[in-house]
Amino acid sequence: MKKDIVFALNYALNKGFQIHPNAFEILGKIEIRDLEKVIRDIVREKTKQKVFHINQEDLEVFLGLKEEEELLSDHKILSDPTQKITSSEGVVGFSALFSDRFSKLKRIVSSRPEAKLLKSISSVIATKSDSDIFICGLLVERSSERNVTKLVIDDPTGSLESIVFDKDLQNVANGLLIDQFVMERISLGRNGGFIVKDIIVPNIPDHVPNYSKTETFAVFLSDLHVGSRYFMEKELQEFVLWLSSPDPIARKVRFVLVAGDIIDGIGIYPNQEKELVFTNVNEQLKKVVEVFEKIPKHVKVFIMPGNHDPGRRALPQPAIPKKYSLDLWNHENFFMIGNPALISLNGVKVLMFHGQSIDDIVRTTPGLSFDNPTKVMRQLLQARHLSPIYGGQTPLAPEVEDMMLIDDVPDVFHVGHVHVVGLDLYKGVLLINSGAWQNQTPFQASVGIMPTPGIAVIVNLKNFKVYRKDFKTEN
Ligand code: D5M
Ligand code: FE
Ligand code: ZN
Repeated sequence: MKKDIVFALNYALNKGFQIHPNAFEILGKIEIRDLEKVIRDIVREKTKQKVFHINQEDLEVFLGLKEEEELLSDHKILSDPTQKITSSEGVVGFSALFSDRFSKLKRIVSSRPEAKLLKSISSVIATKSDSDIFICGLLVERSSERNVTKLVIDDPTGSLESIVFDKDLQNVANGLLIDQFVMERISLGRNGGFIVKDIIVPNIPDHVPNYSKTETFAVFLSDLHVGSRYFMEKELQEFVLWLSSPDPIARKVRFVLVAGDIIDGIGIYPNQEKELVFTNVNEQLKKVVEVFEKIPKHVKVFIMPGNHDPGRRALPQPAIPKKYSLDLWNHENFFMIGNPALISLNGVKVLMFHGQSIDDIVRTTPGLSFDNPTKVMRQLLQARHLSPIYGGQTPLAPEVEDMMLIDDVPDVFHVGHVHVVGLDLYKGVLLINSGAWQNQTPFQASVGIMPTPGIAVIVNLKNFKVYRKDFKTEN
């Protein structure tokens, strides 16, 4: 055997690997340049998988000799607010928004048997019937005092205060998001008040997901915060390099989805300048282009804005405007999308949302926290709305149509913003919070946010098998 082959194989043997005889055969037959590097790559990948033998197939895959199935990489942007934003102003605009929210969600619950029994709030108040009644509306107020929980809900005809006595039902009530759509079964109490007997949320039905026909992989990222001192440039560069590597998974990646906070921006929080490497949005975006243009052309990259990116702050957000980065817009394999957006990847429907509303939701809903983002994502699916709370820190635009509503049930729900990787499955929907590529900032430390940055979440769209690839500990 040639000396360089022996030398390369010794590297693997010294690392405790066994080499299958069929691997020797293929090495004898072909001329291999960079054999040493290939063996090192295989050793590194298989060590991570804790598999300590190398066979012919490993060599074929890493050398690119194996005939691979043709991978589909079709995409469709099913819904994107960018072109739909009208931004009507003032109270008239908001009343249109909430009336659209109410009527669309009422339509979503209309297939339930109880829906036939629904009465308007004004008629319920007027008739004071003795039997159980169903009403629906947006939850405008929740308070707890001396073992009772009070809920106030509004429909277009009026406002109704109701009381929850039952302990289990109080837990349900406490899990509701302010301004979300809710149905209640109520009855008239002895003192003339309404007592809540049951609480019904729109929710999603058990879902059978759409899968890709081929083993195409998608990578889920968010919160790069390019321009911040804490942006993990080295790790993100490593990730981009990995996409062109002979790693068997990397070779099957056709989509990269970035769910907002691409750059750190400027003037987003007090004294931010001190934490910036680039104090100019254009320079920050230039850096994004510099890193992302090394992504191979056969990978489609979807870029969504977050609260740190330029453009409108209020939800729904249009795509990062062209004037800030023509370069991003002009790349043939980059797709600039608004927030939220619904896209189809080989038929798999992915709902993407940066996740701004999580701040207000965590603050006003007992039992939710930043370090468990998928629990919040479940509540959003149950409420069939991405950003119910009005009047908190998350600005909502007075659009005529409520584009934050979850109309179509997605196969994958992808959110960012909290900088913590979270994975879960809810009624057949894969929930992904894609973490961050920014180390903990002093601000996050001061409010106790412990990010899990530098992890790429990778999904096989054929079977929803999920991989987490940690670029922080590897390098
Ligand atoms: O948000 C990163 C994380 O920091 C996310 O979990 C929200 C949290 N955050 C952001 N701003 C605030 C304020 N003002 N109070 C409490 N928590 C906050 P990012 O969008 O990347 O800045
Ligand atoms: Fe962020
Ligand atoms: Zn954010």
